[in-house]
Amino acid sequence: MNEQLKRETFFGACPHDCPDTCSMIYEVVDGRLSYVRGNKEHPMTRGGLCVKLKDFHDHHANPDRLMYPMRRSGPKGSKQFERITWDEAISEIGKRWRAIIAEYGSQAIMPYSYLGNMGLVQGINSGDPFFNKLGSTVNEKTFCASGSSTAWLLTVGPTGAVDPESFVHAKYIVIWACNSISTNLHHWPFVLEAQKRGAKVVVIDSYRSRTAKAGDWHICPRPGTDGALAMGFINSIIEQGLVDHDYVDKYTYGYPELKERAAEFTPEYVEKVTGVKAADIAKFAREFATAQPSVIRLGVALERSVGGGQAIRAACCLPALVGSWRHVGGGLLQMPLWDFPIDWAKAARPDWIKPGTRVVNNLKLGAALTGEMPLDPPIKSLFVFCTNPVSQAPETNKIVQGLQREDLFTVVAEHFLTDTAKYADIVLPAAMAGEAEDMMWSWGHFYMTYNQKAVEPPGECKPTSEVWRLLAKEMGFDDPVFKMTDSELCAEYINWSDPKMGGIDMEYFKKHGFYKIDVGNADTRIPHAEGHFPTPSGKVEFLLHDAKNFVAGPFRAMYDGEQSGEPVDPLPGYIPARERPETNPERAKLYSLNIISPKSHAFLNSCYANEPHKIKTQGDQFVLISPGDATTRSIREGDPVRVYNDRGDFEGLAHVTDDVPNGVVVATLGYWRSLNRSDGSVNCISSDAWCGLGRAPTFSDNLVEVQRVN
Ligand SMILES: Nc1nc2c(c(=O)[nH]1)N[C@H]1C(S)=C(S)[C@@H](COP(=O)(O)OP(=O)(O)OC[C@H]3O[C@@H](n4cnc5c(=O)[nH]c(N)nc54)[C@H](O)[C@@H]3O)O[C@H]1N2
Ligand SMILES: Nc1nc2c(c(=O)[nH]1)N[C@H]1C(S)=C(S)[C@@H](COP(=O)(O)OP(=O)(O)OC[C@H]3O[C@@H](n4cnc5c(=O)[nH]c(N)nc54)[C@H](O)[C@@H]3O)O[C@H]1N2
Ligand code: SF4
Ligand SMILES: [Mo]
Repeated sequence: MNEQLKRETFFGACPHDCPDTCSMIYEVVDGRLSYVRGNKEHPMTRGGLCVKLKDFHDHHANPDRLMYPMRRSGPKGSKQFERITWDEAISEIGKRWRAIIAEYGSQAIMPYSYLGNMGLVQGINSGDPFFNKLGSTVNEKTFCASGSSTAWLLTVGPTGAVDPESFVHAKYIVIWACNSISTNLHHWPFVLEAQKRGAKVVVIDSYRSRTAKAGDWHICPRPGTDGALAMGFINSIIEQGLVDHDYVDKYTYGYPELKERAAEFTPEYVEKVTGVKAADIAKFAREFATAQPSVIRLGVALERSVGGGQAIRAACCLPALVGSWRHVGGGLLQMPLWDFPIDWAKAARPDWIKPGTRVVNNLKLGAALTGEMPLDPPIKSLFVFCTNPVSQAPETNKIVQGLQREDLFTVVAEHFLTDTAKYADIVLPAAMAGEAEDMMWSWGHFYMTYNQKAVEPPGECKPTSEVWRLLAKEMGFDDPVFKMTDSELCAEYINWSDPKMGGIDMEYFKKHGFYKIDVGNADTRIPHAEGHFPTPSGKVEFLLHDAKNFVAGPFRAMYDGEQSGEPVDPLPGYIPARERPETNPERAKLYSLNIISPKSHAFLNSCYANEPHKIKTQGDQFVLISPGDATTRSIREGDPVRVYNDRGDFEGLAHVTDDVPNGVVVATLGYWRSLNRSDGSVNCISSDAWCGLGRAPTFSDNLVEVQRVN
C-alpha cells in the first residue's frame, strides 16, 4: 500500500532573519509536509539545518497555529476571539480604515513589519507597495544592522565584502560581537577549516559566549566600549610601525586625520575604558597586521550602544590600514546583501510615497502609540506582520500600554497568538514557508534561494502576499502589482539583466533551488586588491566629507530620506555608552549592572519560544551573573531573580558563572513575556534610544539592578 503514496520533493528557503538563509528540501507525502531537511547540494547549508529548524515540519503542524481569521470578543489582551470569515475580516478592515481616513487622513494608519519572514514576496517589504499606495505613515525598520550598514556604507561602500566562503584562506579571523555558533552556524565550518589550516580565531565579545569559548583568544571589552578598543588598535598599529603605507596612500582617504584622532587612544587609556589589558591591545595590533590575510566578521551586536556606529566605522578602517584587502580572504565581512541584484524600487515602490509623508521608526512604537511622541494625526490603526514587537522591541511596557488603547484598531497577521497578536482587534492566519512561493536574498552569503510552495496552507491560512491582494481589491487599487501571482512577483523583483545573475532565469531556480550571484570565485576573489571601493572618493574613507546620518538599504528603499539626518563626525571614534557606571554614575547608584541581551541558541528571535521542546533545549529564561555580583546580592545558583530599572522588570533564574565579568549580566532574547515567570522579558528594561548611526537600537546600553526573589 505504501508504494501507492505520492512522494514529492520541493526546494525550500529558510524564511528566517538569519544570515545563513539555508536551502532546504521539503518532502511531501500525499500532499502532507512529512519532513524538511537541509539541501546537501548547497555549499553553505551542506545538508544541515540548525536546532531551530531541524523539525520545521512539526512547526508547520503545531496544534497552536492560528487557522482562521478572528475578531476580538473580549477586552484587549484577554485572548478572547471569535471566528470570522476572510470576507468579514477584509471588509471590516476596509470599513474601519475608510472611516479613519475620512476623519484623520491616511497617515493615521501605520504598517509595522520586520524580517520575521525575509522573503521578497511574503516578507518585511511585501506590504510596502500596498501601504505606500494607501498613503499610510511610513514605518522605518531599524531593529537590526542599520547602524552597522550606515557605518559600512560610509567607510568602505556597499559592495565587495569578503565572501564568507573565502574565510578558509584567512590566517587571522576576528569575530567581533557575533556569536557565530548560535547565530551564523553555517559560517562556522569555514572558520574551523581555516583554523585547521593554521589560522588564529579571535573572538571579541563582552562575555564568554559559545563562540568565545571555541575561539583561540577571547578579548572581553566592557559593553559599549568597542569604539575605544578599535581606536586603540588603530593607534597601536600606527605606533608599532605596522601600517601598510603603500595601500593606505593609494586606496584610503584621511590617514593623517585618523592618525591624529587615534593618538589619544593610548593602550593605557583604552585599558581603563575597555578593561582589555594594554599589552593585549598591542599584541592584537601586531598579530592582526602581520598574520595576513586577516579578516573581520562584524556582528550586528556591535551597533547596540549609543557609540556603536562610530565603533563600527573604526573597525572598518582596520583592514585597509594593514593592507588585509590585498589578499584572498582578507578584509571585512559586514552583510553581503548589498551585492544582490534586487529591484527594490519595484519591491517597495518608494515612488508611491507622497512627498511629506511622515516616518515613524519601529523602535519608537511605544512612544508613538502612547502619545509620548506627539503625532498629528495620531496613529488610529496599526497593521502588524512578520514581527512580534511586544517581545522584540524596546520599552515593551509602553507598547503594551499603547496596544490597549480602545481607540486603536489593530490588525495582526501571524502564525501564533503571540504576545503582540493577543492585543489585536482582527487576527489573520498566515501561511508558513512550505505553503507559499518566495524568493530570498541573504545577509550572510552570496546565494539567492528559491522557496517553492510544497503544500496547501492548512485551515484558512493565507500567504501574506494574498492579504495585500485582498486589501488592494477592498480599497479599490487596481495596479498590476496587486494582481500578480506569487510566481510572477518572484520574477518581478530580480534584476535579471544584471551581470551578477549570469543570464539565468526562473527555470534555473526551479531546477536547482539556489544560485550564487556572480561576485567571483571565493578561492581567488580579491575585490579590493586595487582599491575600487564604491565610496565617493573610490577609497576607504577614514575621513568623511559632509556626511549625514541615514538609514540604509532595504530599510531605506521605502522612502527618500537618504542622508537626511544630523551631520556625522568626519572621523571614527569613541562615544561613551549612555548607560555605564563611569559615564552615568547617578544612574549607576540605582542600577549598577550592564545587561546584554543576545540571541537565544534554540529560538530564532521570538519564534519557537512558545514550543515546549525548544524551551527545554534553551532552558527557562536565565540571568548570567558573576560570582562577585551574585555574592554581594546574596544570590545563589538557580535562585529566581528580578531584573529591573525604571523602564520595567522581568524575572529569570540566576546562573552564577565567571563567563560574565563583574558588572555585566546576560539574559538572552526571545522568551515570550506571557510564558515567562512574571509577564516580563528582557525588553521590559531596554531603552528605545538610538545608536549614533542608522537609527539602530541600543540593546547593549542599559543599566539594571538584580535582586533575589523570595
Ligand atoms: N540561534 C539564533 N540565531 C539567530 C538569531 C536568534 O534569535 N537565534 N537571530 C538572528 C538575527 S535577527 C540576528 S541580527 C543575528 C545576530 O547575531 P549576532 O550578531 O551574533 O548577535 P547576538 O547574539 O545578539 O550578539 C552577539 C554577541 O555580541 C556580544 N555583545 C553584545 N554587546 C556587545 C558589545 O557592546 N561589545 C561586544 N564586543 N560584544 C557585545 C554578545 O555577548 C553576543 O555574544 O542572529 C541571527 N541568528
Ligand atoms: N533586547 C533585545 N531585543 C532585540 C534584539 C536583541 O539583541 N536584544 N535583537 C533585535 C533584532 S537584531 C531583531 S532582527 C529583532 C527581531 O524581531 P522580530 O522581527 O519581531 O522577530 P521574530 O520574533 O522573529 O518575529 C517574527 C514574527 O513574525 C511571524 N512571522 C513569521 N513569518 C511570517 C509570515 O510569513 N507572515 C506573517 N504575517 N508573520 C510571520 C512569526 O510568527 C513571529 O511572531 O529583534 C530585536 N530585538
Ligand atoms: S535559522 Fe538560520 S541556520 Fe537555521 S535553518 Fe534557518 S537559515 Fe539555516
Ligand atoms: Mo536581527
